[in-house]
Amino acid sequence: MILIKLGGSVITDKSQYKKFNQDQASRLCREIAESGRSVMIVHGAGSFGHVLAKRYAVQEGLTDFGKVTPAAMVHHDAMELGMLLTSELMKVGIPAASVSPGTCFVMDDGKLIVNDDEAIRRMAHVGIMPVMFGDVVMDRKRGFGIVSGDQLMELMADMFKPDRIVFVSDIDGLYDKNPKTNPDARFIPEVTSEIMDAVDSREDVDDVTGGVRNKMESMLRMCTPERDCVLINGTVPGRLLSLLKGEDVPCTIAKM
Ligand code: IP8
Repeated sequence: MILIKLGGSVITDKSQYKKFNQDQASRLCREIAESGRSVMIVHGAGSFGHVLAKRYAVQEGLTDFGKVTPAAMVHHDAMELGMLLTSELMKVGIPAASVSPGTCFVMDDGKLIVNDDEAIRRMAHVGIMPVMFGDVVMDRKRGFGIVSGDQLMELMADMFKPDRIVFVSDIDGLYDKNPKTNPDARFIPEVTSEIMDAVDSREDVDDVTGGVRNKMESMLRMCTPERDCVLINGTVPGRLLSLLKGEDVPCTIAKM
């Protein structure tokens, strides 16, 4: 099984509040279906999550009661994106159910607590793909917080032991600087913990969950001697399909 994260940057337009990129999302779902591979999907929140979360600092928790409504709105919007994506999966013949982490898990001081995963396991067992996403989750100490799609990838990797892990983003892979603002940015085809230390960690994206560096660190945590994690550009038509078919494509591979 291959575990795939469809990043918010590919299924939404991150510059516009709640703008679903339906063409791209539907193409990526078609590529997944056409590959014939057994997959599980997690997705990011893109402009359905980060715009309001950043404006109201929802990730900092319940620091004042003015944040209650924004937290509810971010959760609502993330659920809406979940439904939009599972609709696209259904259209290509993949039975999928959007599962909101905020309504089945809690956090304890920022750490995700999973007391009951039976529904998710049973869905997978009968052939319904449980699709989780970055969401607002209640926190025992902080009131609430945000769980990122990357944290959920780690949870799914623990639960379902995929053979390969793929992060689908809007860049070809990791660069030593942000390639969108630095034309001299150098591409890094293979990353290890040592290489990560040399990467410029400053982010200029509207991302409350930390951007590319956090993603790479979470990818490195998911690597095992038998399993690597790959970051690819899903805005290039056919690239995800080629990767799923086992072909060589431009990407960054995280290795232990
Ligand atoms: O897009 C963030 O998840 P991510 C979730 O995977 C929210 O970083 C609600 C902002």
